[in-house]
Amino acid sequence: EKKIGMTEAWLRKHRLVYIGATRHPFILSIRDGSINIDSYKTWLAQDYLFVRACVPFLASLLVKAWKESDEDGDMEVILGGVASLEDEISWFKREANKWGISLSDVVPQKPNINYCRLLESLVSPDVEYTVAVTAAWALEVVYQESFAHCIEEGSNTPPELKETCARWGNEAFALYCQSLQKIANRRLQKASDDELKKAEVMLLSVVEHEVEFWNMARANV
Ligand code: HMH
Repeated sequence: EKKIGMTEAWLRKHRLVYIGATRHPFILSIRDGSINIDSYKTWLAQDYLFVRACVPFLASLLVKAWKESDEDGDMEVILGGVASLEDEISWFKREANKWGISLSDVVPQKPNINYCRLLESLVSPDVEYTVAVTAAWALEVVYQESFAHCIEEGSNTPPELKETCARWGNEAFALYCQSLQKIANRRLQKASDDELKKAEVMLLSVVEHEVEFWNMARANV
């Protein structure tokens, strides 16, 4: 008998909220090909700023793993995530160029500012490794599940957006998400009730910020 982890239990409990993020109208419009390309461009420009804000967050998670983790392997997983951000930032620059977007002129919008503020709050040493790694897993898995849906059988994603979807929808990224999930589950298994509560609230907060982020892209068409 295989017992399910805490993260799986939480996704079941909060299934509708999670589906609200991973099957958001923005994602469904990519998948069915009806997307307004201006909303894609808004998402791209805003996400570039968000990914830049992920660098100090993931770097701080690396510090927490180094200080607090009971397992050597955690650092390698997180280090891989930090390392992939360099390539990701280069990709955003190329993609923005392709669509005629000047990234130096992008002004962060309110939902993005709020989400980046949440990331920055997680950098604090007062935030436990368990809570921060739950947040990291949640924010990656929403993108993974969302974009994988756009390249599944039967999808009608415009050819010029397939590469974007594959960035987060690919198998290697899914494995990275699974590695983060395993770390989160292991930590949550040993966590105090107080830490468990904080991590669950954090998961919900991340998913809600993801929904607001997709909403922002759709509102600006
Ligand atoms: C808003 N959430 C947002 N942007 C991203 N690039 C990811 C998650 C995944 O890295």
